[in-house]
Parts: sequence; structure tokens; C-alpha cells
Amino acid sequence: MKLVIITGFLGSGKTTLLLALLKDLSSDGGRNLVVLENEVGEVGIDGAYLETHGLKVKELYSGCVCCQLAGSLVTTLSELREALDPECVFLETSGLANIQNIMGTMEKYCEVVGPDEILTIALLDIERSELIFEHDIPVIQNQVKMADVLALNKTDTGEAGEAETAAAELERMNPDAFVVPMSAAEGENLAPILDRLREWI
Ligand SMILES: Nc1nc2c(ncn2[C@@H]2O[C@H](COP(=O)(O)OP(=O)(O)OP(=O)(O)O)[C@@H](O)[C@H]2O)c(=O)[nH]1
Ligand SMILES: [Mg+2]
Repeated sequence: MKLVIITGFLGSGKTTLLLALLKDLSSDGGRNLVVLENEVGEVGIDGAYLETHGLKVKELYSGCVCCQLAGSLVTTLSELREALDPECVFLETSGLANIQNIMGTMEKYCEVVGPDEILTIALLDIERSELIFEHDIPVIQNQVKMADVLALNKTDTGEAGEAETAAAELERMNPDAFVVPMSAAEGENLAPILDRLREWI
């Protein structure tokens, strides 16, 4: 079973991107895709929102899957496999998730998703990119460094040249990642990410 992990700081556009990607991928027909939402708070807001769009959603809340809910992540993935046998699970982490811990948990304890079956997409909000590059915020540095795809989101709000500068900085931070400037809300430049997912799932 494949797992796509969508990370990114609070409000960077994870849920918006997830919805846009899944709507497009579902339009192919025949795909069995499931969303796993992790929220630190008591109520699953993003999960309820995605369900109104007809997506299959499982929620893990009241803790983060990188720490308190690491065990729940492993059991939930096994349960999803057993109950729904999806081709791919899309996990939206909380904005402060430590991706390195999640990968460690997966590698050590998860039997239903192999190490080569995980693709990570990290979102970075272009409006906050300068702030993030200037300050060494370990959680975000980690998300950027461990991502397969770096989605530089909200290009519709940026000033001329801002996306290019931020993309170059992201390429410097993680030369192996596929950097895609895009707008999840406007549906701009999602094609490179969709192509990558279609090839991979
Ligand atoms: N202008 C603009 N706004 C966007 C874009 N993508 C998302 N947003 C807005 O950014 C806000 C946060 O988007 P979400 O998708 O909820 O972000 P998130 O990362 O899931 O947020 P949390 O789960 O709370 O961490 C919402 O108001 C979205 O409408 C974009 O491409 N352009
Ligand atoms: Mg969200």
C-alpha cells in the first residue's frame, strides 16, 4: 500500500492541495484512495470538510502522529489496509509534525507500507517563505529536507520574481527534491505533481 505524506506549516495549504489532487485523481475512475487526517486539536475540522467533498476520510486527532499518536498511525494504516485495501493513503499531518520521526516510525514498525512506498510532499507558503528561510525553524527545515516534492504554494499572492527566488532557495536546501511553484486554491501548475502521482501510485 502506498502512502503520500503531505506536510507543511500551519495554513500552508495542505488541505486545499489534498482536495485538488484527489478530485483530479478520482476523475480517472477506479482508484481506491483514502485520506488520513491528523489534527492535534479535539475536533477534526479538515476531515469533516473533505468528507463533504465525497472523499473517504479517517481521522486521528488529539495528538500528533510524529509523537503521541505514532502507535495509532501504525495501527490505523493496518486497519485501513484490512478494511478498505486502498491503493494509496494520503496523510495530512499537523503543521508542526516532525517528519523525521514519522519516517522512523514507519520504517521500524509499519508492516503494510514499505520504505519505497512513501512519497512526501512538503508545502511552503510563498508569503512566509522569506521568514522561514531567515529563521532556522527545525521542524520546517526537516520537512523541506526530507521531501520528495516541494510545493511552493500561493504563487497567486507573490510579487514578481518571488517564486523564482524561493524555488532556488528550496533547491539549495534539498537538491534531490522536485520543486513545484503552484497555487492550490487557483489550481495553477498542479499538473507536475499530478503526473508524478499518477506515475507513482
Ligand atoms: N491565495 C491563496 N490562498 C490559498 C492557497 N492555497 C490555500 N490557500 C488558503 O490558505 C488558507 C489555509 O489553507 P489550508 O488548505 O486550510 O491549509 P492547511 O495547511 O491545511 O492548514 P492547517 O491544516 O490548519 O495547518 C485557506 O484560507 C486557503 O483558502 C493558494 O494557492 N492561494
Ligand atoms: Mg489542513
